[in-house]
Amino acid sequence: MKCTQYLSVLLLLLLLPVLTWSQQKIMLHQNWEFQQKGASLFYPATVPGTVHQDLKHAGVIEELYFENNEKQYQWIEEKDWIYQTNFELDAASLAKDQQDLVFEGLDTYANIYLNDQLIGEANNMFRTWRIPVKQHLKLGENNLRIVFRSPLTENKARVENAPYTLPAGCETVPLKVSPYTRKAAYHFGWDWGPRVVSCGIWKAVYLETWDKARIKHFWGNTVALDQAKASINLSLELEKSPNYQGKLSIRIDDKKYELTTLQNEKPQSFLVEVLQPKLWWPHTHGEPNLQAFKLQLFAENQLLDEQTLRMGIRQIELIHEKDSVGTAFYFKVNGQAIFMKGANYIPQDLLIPNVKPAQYKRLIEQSVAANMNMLRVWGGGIYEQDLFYELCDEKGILVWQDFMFAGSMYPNDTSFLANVKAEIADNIKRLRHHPCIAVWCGNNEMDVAWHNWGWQKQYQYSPSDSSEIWQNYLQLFHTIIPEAIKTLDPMRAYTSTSPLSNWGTAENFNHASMHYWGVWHGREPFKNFNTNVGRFMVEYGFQSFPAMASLKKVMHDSSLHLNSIAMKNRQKSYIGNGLITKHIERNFRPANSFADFVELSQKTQALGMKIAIQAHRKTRPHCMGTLFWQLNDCWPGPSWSVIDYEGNPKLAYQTVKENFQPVIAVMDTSQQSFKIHLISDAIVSFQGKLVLKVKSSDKTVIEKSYPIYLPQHGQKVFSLKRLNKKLATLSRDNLEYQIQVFNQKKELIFKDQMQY
Ligand code: BMA
Repeated sequence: MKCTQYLSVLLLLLLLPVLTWSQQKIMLHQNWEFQQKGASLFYPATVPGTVHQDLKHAGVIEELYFENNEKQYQWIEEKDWIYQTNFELDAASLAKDQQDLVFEGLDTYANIYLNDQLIGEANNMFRTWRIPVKQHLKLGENNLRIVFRSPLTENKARVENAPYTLPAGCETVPLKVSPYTRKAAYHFGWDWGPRVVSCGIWKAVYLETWDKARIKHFWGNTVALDQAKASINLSLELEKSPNYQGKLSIRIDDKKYELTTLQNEKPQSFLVEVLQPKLWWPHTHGEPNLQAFKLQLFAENQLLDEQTLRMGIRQIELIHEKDSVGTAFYFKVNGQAIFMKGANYIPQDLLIPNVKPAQYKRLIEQSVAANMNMLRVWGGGIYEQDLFYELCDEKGILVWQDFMFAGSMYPNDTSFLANVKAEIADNIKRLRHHPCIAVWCGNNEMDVAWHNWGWQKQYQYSPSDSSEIWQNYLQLFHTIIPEAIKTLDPMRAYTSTSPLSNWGTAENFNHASMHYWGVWHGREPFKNFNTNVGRFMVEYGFQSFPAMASLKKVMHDSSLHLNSIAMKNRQKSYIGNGLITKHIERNFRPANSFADFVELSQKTQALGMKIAIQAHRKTRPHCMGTLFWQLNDCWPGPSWSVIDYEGNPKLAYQTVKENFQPVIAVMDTSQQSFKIHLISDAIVSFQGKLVLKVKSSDKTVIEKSYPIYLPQHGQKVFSLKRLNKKLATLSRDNLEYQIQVFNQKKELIFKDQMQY
């Protein structure tokens, strides 16, 4: 047989089981066109996509992020947009018992018409819409049309007739619809990105045809674990066609189970054992091993559907309890307490379908390379795409997953709550099989904001308004969401909000999760990072500018200075560039050009991050986690990110990477005497050498080398009494301290320097 013949036979064999399946997905990503409602012309459209991307391709608008273009394209959010396509259906597909039209994501208010019949109405960007459409389909050509309505016109009356104004994140226009709209909060503007209220079919759309039954969900939990074996609860949820009365059976790997009773929506569980299990670990503590389980669904001997679960055998706990200091807050993976190192993640673009799989891959790889073991998916963005979590599973990055509520208060009418409940269930069901997810978190900063940001006064709430808004909060974050988790994902921890403790007082740093914004919003100096260390730092940070190369792509040369209108507009934080300038001058020197300013802004940010991370790590076990704000950008502008929109690491990326590595040495001059803290997060003991040099006006005055040994997860403080005596004899004005840590192979693994 010739090689090509052999390959085609092989291909046929591979395809055979697929061809015998009953279930079939017909992707509907072709032939789309779009128009502004009321216009005469249709233009070609890309699906998945957004109206902004399509307008750009049609030549109606120019590059959204160039200069101030975002400002002139605000009209797009006020219009309604029509999308349509025609698709062919053959007799075999039509003959199937069930036909579901599935939209994995519609942004946001949309009427869906199939062959001119209204078949569904969407009102939540975060939900999946599955619509049985058998009676509306026909042989041959079918027309699918979606009319997107503006979230502004949709909610105008609600906002205007509401008894009180709801705080609305960083929304930039007077008519604040974001609390009423289940759409990513950052689309309405945030302090690191412009307002871009787009719409469109932002995720996959397909027709799923099936007979008899299909697999809806398949997931697993490690219920017991020791070295010899893991007990795993595999659960599945099926959907049965009302027209099928026969028997169903499943096969999990090679074991067959008859399904006697089957109720839609009711999961069934099967206990399996894995001997000598290979556990899933965050990559900093072992291998992120994944184990596949194959589920096949049969009616008699006919294979109906098949799914493979990539399970991580692991246990994870959030320890959130009173202790001698206050309230502990840390994670244990497979029984081991782990110090979390990582960052807050925001969506990688305002137009999410623009983000290519390669960009997801690069960002997760950059996180791994920077020694991070946890990312927080922040509540003002989106529940991320499947690929994000698949990569985190594979690469061993834990995920702190917020629900999508941020810096606002939300309405509480029946239809809003029903919508939110469905969103929560959809996303828990979609994501619960990922071993990377460590914790569900109710929201970003709502509790601290309500109690500390003066909203009651600012919005002139009466006592009864306040009490109603707070009751609504409690209902959603202390009842509805935790109950959903208890039913749908009971083995995963829930924390109602981040942070649980506000940075206002020293005592608060003894309790649970913390966002420390004294540096930046509180305009405090960097040295305050040293003393403001909570039990688990979920946010802190400092802004810098993206690389000149990234700015040049979106700005005229003539705009490349701090006072140009376009550059001023790029800064979205109310504090502005003045604070960056102040810290540059305080820590370095005045910038002598814009390029110099960009570079110094990055150096300054790097210095701030170093001080903060070192302070957090040396305070272990008081502090058990450090997630800085923020990993990445959604557009090319100044922000707290360490990786810019183009994927270029800023200087702080390297600093973070160095200071997140397992073994570091931290110089401490906070007291009169000089000390060095040695900290190891390594899973094995560490042996090596510490070299300390003290220079005075560039001359080495002290050089010392110390053998070092740290047990697994060990830490040690070198008090250096003799050295301090010698230091006392020197003038401290021009002293520079340098340290280097070498491993047993004599490789340099950490270095740092500081001026006294
Ligand atoms: C945090 C975040 C964001 C914000 C950042 C910087 O609190 O939750 O809301 O972008 O601060 O201000």
